[in-house]
Amino acid sequence: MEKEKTLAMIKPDGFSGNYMDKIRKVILESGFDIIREMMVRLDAGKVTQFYAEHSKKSFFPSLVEYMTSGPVLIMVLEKPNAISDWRALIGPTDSRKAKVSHPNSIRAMCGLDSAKNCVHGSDSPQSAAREISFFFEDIVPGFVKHDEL
Ligand code: DGI
Repeated sequence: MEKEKTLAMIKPDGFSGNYMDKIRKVILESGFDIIREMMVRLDAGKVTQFYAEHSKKSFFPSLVEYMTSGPVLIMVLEKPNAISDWRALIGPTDSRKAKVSHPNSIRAMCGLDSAKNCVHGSDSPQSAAREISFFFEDIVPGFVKHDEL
């Protein structure tokens, strides 16, 4: 099966709560390769661009505040079916629901609610392509195998 890439992010609460090692362990044990990673501190402009689809929502100002509150770890994960497998592993957006319906998910482990949910994952091939090239300009998004780059 063809390998696929997705964008994962450990958000500021995952970072400050020292969940990095646990999350990395789950990622590797679940068969993903971490092909790139970088730690950054996002500014409001970058968050606004990244979450442009939510810019009119009432929660947007708090989303920007949260995402700029500390460093984040951004990773490109690769494996067959990476996009939907990573979404399944992180669990539902609302971490309170995740604790009930997906107790083994990453958001159940380290998230708080639907705002502070600890991790991000691309939700479709289109958003994976956009989000990977947003942070890693040199990666040709989509369906190019890592060892062909
Ligand atoms: O793709 P997801 O992160 O699972 O969810 P999404 O694309 O619907 O929302 C993106 C982020 O926006 C989410 O991870 C946290 C924030 N968000 C979503 N819904 C709410 C929210 N923040 C607040 N404060 N309230 C919400 O209802």
